[in-house]
Amino acid sequence: MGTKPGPVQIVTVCKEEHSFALDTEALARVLLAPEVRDKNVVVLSVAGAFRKGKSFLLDFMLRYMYRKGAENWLGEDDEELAGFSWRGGSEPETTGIQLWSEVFPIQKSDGTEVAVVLMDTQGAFDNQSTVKDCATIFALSTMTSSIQIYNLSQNIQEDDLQQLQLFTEYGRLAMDEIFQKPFQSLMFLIRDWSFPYEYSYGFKGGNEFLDKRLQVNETQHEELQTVRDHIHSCFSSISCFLLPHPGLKVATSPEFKGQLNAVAPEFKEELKKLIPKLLHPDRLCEKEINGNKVTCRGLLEFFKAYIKIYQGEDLPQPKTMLMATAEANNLAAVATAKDQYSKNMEKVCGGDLPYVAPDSLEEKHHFYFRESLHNFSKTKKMGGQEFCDRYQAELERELEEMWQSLGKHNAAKNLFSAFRTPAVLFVLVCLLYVLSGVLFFIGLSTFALVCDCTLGVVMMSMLTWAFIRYSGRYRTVGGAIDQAAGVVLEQATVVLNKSRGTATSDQNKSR
Ligand SMILES: Nc1nc2c(ncn2[C@@H]2O[C@H](COP(=O)(O)OP(=O)(O)OP(=O)(O)O)[C@@H](O)[C@H]2O)c(=O)[nH]1
Ligand SMILES: [Mg+2]
Repeated sequence: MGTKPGPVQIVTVCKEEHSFALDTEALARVLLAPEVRDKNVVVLSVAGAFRKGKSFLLDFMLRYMYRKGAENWLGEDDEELAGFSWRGGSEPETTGIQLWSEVFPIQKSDGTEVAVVLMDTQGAFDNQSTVKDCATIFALSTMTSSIQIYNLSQNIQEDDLQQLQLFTEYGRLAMDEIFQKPFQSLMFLIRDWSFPYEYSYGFKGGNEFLDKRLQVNETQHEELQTVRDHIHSCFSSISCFLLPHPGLKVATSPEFKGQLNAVAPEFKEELKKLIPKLLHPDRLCEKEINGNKVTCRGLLEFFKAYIKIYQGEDLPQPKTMLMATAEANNLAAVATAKDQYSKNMEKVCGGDLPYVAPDSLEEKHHFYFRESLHNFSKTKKMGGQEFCDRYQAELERELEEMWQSLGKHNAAKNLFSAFRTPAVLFVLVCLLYVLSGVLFFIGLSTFALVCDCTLGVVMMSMLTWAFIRYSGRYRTVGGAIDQAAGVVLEQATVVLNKSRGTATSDQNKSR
């Protein structure tokens, strides 16, 4: 290859559209290098909030990988730290997901060879990313890595666990088959640990501390228990490392370029314990998907499949806690208001109750409709007026729909309307019968015949209608007959009204 190793951007984020793209070619260049492509892959990823020293830590891992044999692999006192791009300041640095261009082949003590990939990720909760962006990055890196380092600052707070739960659930959702433990190794890395007198630095103190934090007991609130159960159910192994503060120069000096002479000695001591242990050949767990070990070549395919899921529209939108709560509040208020309207109307025109005059029913509808809306607006809800207005509009639409169906149900109870079609058809038969007789009597036998034929058709329609009502089949034909009868009735009413109108005007004239 000959090119200088460096970070490779494999997942890019479009900040405006909040969308993700996988650079398949770049990923293929990393994973399909001839010396590693068919080896089982170990992916070590570091994820967590932005500006917490993730890339900085990865660069020490790179030093270890390159200088493993050397006594002072951690580096010279005045050497600048390079590798994944890191820097001081308050603005986010790493974007999307990056891999180190060089995959490290490593031999385990049993002779098997694995390929180690180092992954750096965009810091979560910066001011430009939505919850969905952060969840996607975290989920993607957890799904594709075998060791996920959850980088936290100072302590494990309850909201850190809640975020982890949300993000891992988002990852689990995208996986086809859900196994009991969808992800592999999770390591909580607590930076700037300030209480070594309670729990000592390193894995030992870390694991004791973690046990205490993730303990589930019956006196805990259900909410706290669920978070812990979820985390335990997602990862096959969970550990924790407590790392001391690296010193004020590292944290605050703009001139600091990673020189070890500015780093606190205890930080260096703990790095010397953490990194060799983390990257010890026998502790590196190979990436497994569906219980099968994955090669570098295989990982490329999984990346392609997973990114597609996050680019699609199938997954639900993860929301901020406020949005989710506000939505739940409003939905609950809508449900109560609907229920109230439905119960009230049920008392007026429910299933077994008799037919109600449409005018009086409409009056009741208006009354209960207003009452239901009033109760909705009276209920305390989160999310602000504009947000609630959207739900109120939705409630109005649903109540309107309910009213339409109640109206129809009531109309169906009207005996006359149930027998309207046969009544119209029957009257038509009678009229045609008389008309045909009269026409025949005055010698217009051809017209009488036409009348007879029409009469036959009307009688057939009547029989068909009766059969359809009885059998419940061919309902479209039944609908057409009903409609035709409706038209006849309408026309007849119009004619009757007109003739009544002319009769009254004639009477008026004669007066
Ligand atoms: N307090 C503290 N600062 C650290 C630690 N490690 C590194 N830093 C400093 O934190 C700053 C950010 O380091 P980065 O490695 O760029 O942080 P990051 O988490 O990768 O940041 P993003 O890429 O923006 O998410 C730098 O100024 C580092 O010197 C640590 O353990 N504690
Ligand atoms: Mg970074």
